[in-house]
Amino acid sequence: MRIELVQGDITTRAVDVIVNAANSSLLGGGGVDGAIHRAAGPELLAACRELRRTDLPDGLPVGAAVATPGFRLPARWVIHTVGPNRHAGQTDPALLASCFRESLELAESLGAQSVAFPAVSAGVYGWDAREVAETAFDAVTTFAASFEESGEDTAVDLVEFVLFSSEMVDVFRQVREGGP
Ligand code: AR6
Repeated sequence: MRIELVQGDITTRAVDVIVNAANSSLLGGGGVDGAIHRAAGPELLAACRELRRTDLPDGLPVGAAVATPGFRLPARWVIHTVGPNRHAGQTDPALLASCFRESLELAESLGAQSVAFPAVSAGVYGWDAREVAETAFDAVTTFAASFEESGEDTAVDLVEFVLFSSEMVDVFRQVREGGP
């Protein structure tokens, strides 16, 4: 499984899945969530409302993931996950790891080959960029290792971290290289 760092706007990525750093309401917001809803078109909000009406009347729990089509995006699917909000006292890294793990498992179940992640919880939700990067790399490598151990092939063979700023790319690069 390849892991690549990309600087830019996740909504432009022509991958099978882009992951959305959503909130529990699934009804949109700012940051990457707002950008994804704008680029996907109103069909995405309608699909999210339908999820709320049916499977998720109380919203999507922190650390969980759910898929919708990508509608007008180049990506086939959007996987929505809810990162922990540090400002609301959600400081358990296991919750953040769960976002990456559950998104990858769902992407795998969809048969997706390529998945793009933003820096979940590193914006409005107030997590330190380095902690997000460490958690993200750890979750992806643990996911890949679990398949290697079982001798099975993953459907997912490319994971991109698509990061808005060059500073965030630098943080992810330092973590990948094990530097200070
Ligand atoms: N492409 C890639 N990364 C982006 C983009 C983009 N188009 N736009 C922003 N980022 P945030 P969170 C980066 O705040 O911290 C929303 O209102 C951004 O620079 O989007 O998980 C939701 O509805 C940052 O590094 O997500 C929730 O209420 C990273 O994406 C809440 O914010 C994540 O920042 C979720 O907060």
